[in-house]
Amino acid sequence: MRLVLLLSALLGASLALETFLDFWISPSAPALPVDVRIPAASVQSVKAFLESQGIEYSVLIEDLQVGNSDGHAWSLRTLWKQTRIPSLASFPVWALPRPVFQELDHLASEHSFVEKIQIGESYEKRPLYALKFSTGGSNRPAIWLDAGIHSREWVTQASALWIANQIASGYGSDSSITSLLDKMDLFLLPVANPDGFVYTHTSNRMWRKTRSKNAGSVCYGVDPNRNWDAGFGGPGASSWPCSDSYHGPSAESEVEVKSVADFIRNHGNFKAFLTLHSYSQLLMYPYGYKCTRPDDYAELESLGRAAANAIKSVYGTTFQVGPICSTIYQASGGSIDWAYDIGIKYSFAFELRDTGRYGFLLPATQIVPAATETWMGLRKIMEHVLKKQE
Ligand code: INF
Ligand code: ZN
Repeated sequence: MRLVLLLSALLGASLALETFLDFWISPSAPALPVDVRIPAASVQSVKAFLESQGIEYSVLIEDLQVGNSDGHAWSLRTLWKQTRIPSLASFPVWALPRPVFQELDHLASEHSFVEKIQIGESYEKRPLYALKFSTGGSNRPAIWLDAGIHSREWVTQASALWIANQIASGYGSDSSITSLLDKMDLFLLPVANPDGFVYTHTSNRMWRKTRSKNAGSVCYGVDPNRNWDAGFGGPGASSWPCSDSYHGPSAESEVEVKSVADFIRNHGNFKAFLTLHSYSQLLMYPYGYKCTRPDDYAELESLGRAAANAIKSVYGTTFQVGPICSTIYQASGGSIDWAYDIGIKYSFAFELRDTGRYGFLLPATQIVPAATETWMGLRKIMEHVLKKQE
């Protein structure tokens, strides 16, 4: 039995018991709400502590039940029902993420301009499969999109697959997708952290990091969104291997990060780097490792707002736009900071639905709506990037 409390104030060092408090949205500026998962046995003592400190709190999810209960831990089987992607009606959970990869094969077999490529393999030797959308040319200017770098953010892997379907089926009929793919290539990595993804299905639904062994520690995993060579090891990352924001022993120590960084460097012609996270409904651009504005602040801010408006036009979902540091908190070693600093101007991180009611456990019925609205925002960015190429 788990309880997720929405604490209306910074818990601070006095409760820096990261050992058992799983911060879903970790403490940042005082008076910003944080979401934290509390083990059942500790609920009363945490409530007593908060009340003694005059800290307001509200209970978001009484009973997390991260087992296979309805509405919370939907499996990919539910995903396919919701997204009506036929090819995975039934499969054993333990086989994950193979069913996802079969979907990639399905798309590649159905569309001549879609190819499944392997850009590396994970710590536990699972393939890092990406889809390459290319209608011709060689080494055309390209757009990168990844999802699931934080494995518990299940709406992102699901949305990436749904978006892959949209792009594949839209070429030739959707003018925006057609004009994009006639001039640019698109690479989509739907499961950037396969080891963590499997672990969320088999062992711990709330796992965020990679599954690498940390020397000298009983704790596994590095936060792959702190492991990039951008302000590495700076503020907003932890040096404690048991922390969910542990930056790792060195930049790109995680093979899942190094594989993507090497691919992007070797390709050499990426114009946009887009990454999907959940939750909070934010559309962010650099920087996270420092709180000064990027050189392209004005353009990224106005493009971000245009994308957020496109998202809102679908179901009214509001996304907040801004630089990582002032929009959420300082975080060093993040992927979009690295991309921006190597010259990929259009680098954005999306935080998908919701704002805390369900958090990472978004009900399966919200997969397609979340993917649909996100796609409208991505499209807006991609149209702008294309225009800047012409
Ligand atoms: N995002 C936060 C993180 O701690 C904020 C963030 C997003 C930092 C993008 C840097 C870049 O990584 C999530 N969201 O974890 O799931
Ligand atoms: Zn994340």
